[in-house]
This record gives sequence, C-alpha cells and structure tokens, in this order.
Amino acid sequence: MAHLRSRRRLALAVPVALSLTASLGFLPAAASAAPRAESAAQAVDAPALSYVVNTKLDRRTIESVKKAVPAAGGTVVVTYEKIGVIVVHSSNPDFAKEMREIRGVQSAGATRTAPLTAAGTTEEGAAQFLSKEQAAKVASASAATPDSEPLEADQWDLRAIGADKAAKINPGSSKVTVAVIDTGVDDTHPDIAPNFSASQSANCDGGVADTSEGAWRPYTADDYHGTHVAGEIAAARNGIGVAGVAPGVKVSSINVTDPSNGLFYPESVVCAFVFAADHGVEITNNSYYVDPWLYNCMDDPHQRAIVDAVNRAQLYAQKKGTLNVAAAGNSNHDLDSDAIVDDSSPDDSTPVERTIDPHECFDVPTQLPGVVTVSSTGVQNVKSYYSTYGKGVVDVAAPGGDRLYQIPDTPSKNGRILSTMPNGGYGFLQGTSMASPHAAGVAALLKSKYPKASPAQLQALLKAQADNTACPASYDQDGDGTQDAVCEGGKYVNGFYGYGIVNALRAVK
Ligand SMILES: [Ca+2]
Ligand SMILES: [Ca+2]
Repeated sequence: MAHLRSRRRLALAVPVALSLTASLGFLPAAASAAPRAESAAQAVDAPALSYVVNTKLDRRTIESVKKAVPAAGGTVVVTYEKIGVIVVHSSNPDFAKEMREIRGVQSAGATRTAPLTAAGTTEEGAAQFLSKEQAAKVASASAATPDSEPLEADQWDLRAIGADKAAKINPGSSKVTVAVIDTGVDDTHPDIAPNFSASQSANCDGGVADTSEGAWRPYTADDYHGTHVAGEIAAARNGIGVAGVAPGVKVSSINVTDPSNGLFYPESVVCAFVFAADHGVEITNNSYYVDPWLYNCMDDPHQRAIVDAVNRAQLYAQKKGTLNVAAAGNSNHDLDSDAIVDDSSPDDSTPVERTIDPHECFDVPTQLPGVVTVSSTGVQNVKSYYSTYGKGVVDVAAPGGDRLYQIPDTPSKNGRILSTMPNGGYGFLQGTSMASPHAAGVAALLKSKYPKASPAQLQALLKAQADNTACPASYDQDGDGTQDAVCEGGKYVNGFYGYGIVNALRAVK
C-alpha cells in the first residue's frame, strides 16, 4: 500500500521540526548491561525480523554496539557509520529491548511485524492503462505539433503549473538529477531513456545498495508506480508520448520494494537517502510512506526507532545538498488535528485500529524536518478529495488529479495524471504520489537556475513562487451537505495548499 501515498510537510514548519528534533535529542542515555546470551538460543524458533539500532555517532561506540549484536541474538546486515544506524536481523523477540540497554544505543526497534520470509500481496489503486495501440491512436488523433508532445493535450497538469510554457524557456539542466525512491523505474521506456541516470540508480531492498545493471528496474509491470512518477518529473520532449515537468533534467531510480509483499521498509529507505546523498543527487521524490506504520508514534520504542533511523538518513541527505520532496498522503486526514483514526497499520500483518495524535505520531518521511510536504489538486486547482492536508504541515500543493469531482476538458476527459508505464506504456493515475513529482520537477527547474541553492533555499523559493491559493468557501465535494475537510488558514498559507500551488513558469523566468 506504500505506493498509494503522498506527503505534506511544514508550512509553519518550525513547531513540528522542533518537537521532533527535541524528542529525538532527549532520548535517555541507556545504562550499560550485558545482554543475556541465552536469549538467542531461546528464540531459535521465533520468526526473524529486521531491526534498526541507532547509536551515538562516534566510531568507537558504533564498533562496541556492533559487538553486542551477536550476544543479543542478532546478525548485522549493514552499518551506516555516518549516521549511526545499524541494520540487524534477529529471531530473538527481545532483541530490541536488550539492545536499548547497551551503552551508546539511542533507539532500537523492529522495522516490520511480519517475518522476513513472509510472502504477501499488495494491491494498487485502479490504474487506467493505455495500450501501445491506444497510445498510438491518441497520438495520431491529437496531431502533435512541433511545440507539443503527441499525448500532451491530455496533460492538463502541465498547463496548470505553466510547465508547457516553461519548457520553451528552459527545460532544466542535465546536471540536475531527481532520484525516484519508489517501485523501480523502467529506464528502457523511450520517454525516460534519454534522461535516465544509471550511475545514480540502485536497488536498496533490505538496506544494502545493489548497483548491478537493471537492479533499479521494477520487478514486474505491476510495479508501475515508480515509472509513472519518473515520467511526470522528466519524460523527454522527444516527439513521443508525454512530457515531464522538467524534461531537461535527469531522473534516477532507487528501488526500495520488498519483492515478497511490495512494501517499502525503513531500512530500505535509509539506504535510499544515503545512496542518493552519496551519489550527488540534487532532489529525491518520495511518493510513499515507510511501511509498516502509516503513523509512527514516539511513545512506542519500535516506531520511535524507525522515525529516528529514517530521519538521520534524510537529514544526512539534506546536509549533503539533497532536497527531499514527499507526498502528503491519500487519506484525507487533517495532520493538524488532535486525533486521527488509523485502521491500516501495521500493513504487513494484521492491522489494528488506533487513534493517534499527528503531532506525536509521524507519517514518515513526509512529516520529517526539512522535507517538502506536497498536497494534491485537481484541474480546478482545488484540493483532491483524497489528499491529506493540515495547517503547518503542507508546504505546497501540486496537481495529483481528481477523477471524481474535477474533470478536465481534454480529449480523454480524465481527471487523473497521464504519464509513462513500464514496457513502453502510458496510463492515468491519481494521488498525492502524483502531486509530489510535480513539485520535485519544479524544484529541479529551480536547482537548474540556481545551482548553488541549498535544500532550504530551494524549498523557500518553491514556496515563494507558488501561486497562493485561498481556502475554498465550502468543501462539500460529494454534495451531501457536510464539509468533507476543513481548510484552516489564510490566503497566503493554509492547510489545504500550504504556500500555494507550485509554478514551473516562474521557476525558469
Ligand atoms: Ca515525450
Ligand atoms: Ca460532503
């Protein structure tokens, strides 16, 4: 389910960022205690889980914590020394608890609730594929001109943010790369191949980067999510199919999918941020939430460790100059409310309904400090019915489509977003997953124009240039007389649109 996500972040970012940083910074220093060696033997028949163990940053501490791992019944999979994150497999049910007692360990927890050997299925929302034959028909019918791509008439989203006009001024620089952290990207697609950066691509499933040829590709054509996202950002203007928001920049693929169940586990996402940062990626797109928890609560030691590990990785990326852009989520949740009912977590075993406070339980990575949180709009520039929102959380909005209430006057009359699909295909999808890449594309245009801009400066530009969009007077999209969501805030910044809808044309002027 990770694939159907999108995120939002801070507009009045400071409160969330501070509280998160503060709570992470005040983890109690664990007392030293020798782990009991018996526990590993006792747990021999327990299912193996994956863990993150987060330590102080000095090398000696990391080494001593690593030495304590086997005694607690664990096996080190990989160590990220620069951020103090150790990925471990263990079948000791008390592994995390025992590690929290080790000197220098700041948090430790299981990153999953299903055994490592578990197989499962994942379903995607309804996608509308265009077959190659259909695409060809649409292409000939819409009579591409030298100034537009064959399927561009259906790309209302490009026109909504001035990306069609922007491309004529500056399509973006090939020195800027947006990494798509997702289900993999089909880089053999003729609309993606011209702009694909293989040297900045990998497969991070399980927490270790595999850079072998093609490891970054989707496992099957059903894993189309990442290919769609990549096309939205940088599909080439090459007389074929569609165009992306920034058709002159590069995209890369970091596949974080667990092939057994389609989920994006925390250690895979940690690997992805570190890989992106270490390979000179300027921007990452994150159209997902880290499985298995939709919201990670700081009063749960496992979920706290997940927040800690992923936050260390994404902050490391920011420090190395990478801007992280993320989808706000597709639950129509108000992330500035007092209570949200989450009945979908954990999504790798049996979900349990719980009521959470989004100020203490975080959607990761979108609610992490410095991450650009993006809500979704339809063709009428109104929040999509499904888009999660929240004052002080959403940074900017961008087109992600709305198939129910906002129907465009295009050849297909399809309110969703048209982009690339694996095996040379094209198709329509909607979601904050589609909004985030539009914002990432505009950020890539900004980075092309201002190569020295820091992630914080890029985010500030993205907000400053966005089209301020006031709260709607009424938001009863289904017309049943009750409001479907409440937009808090004023014209310049509010819970539905943050600082406004991103603008590609302004970014290149
Ligand atoms: Ca094209
Ligand atoms: Ca209603």
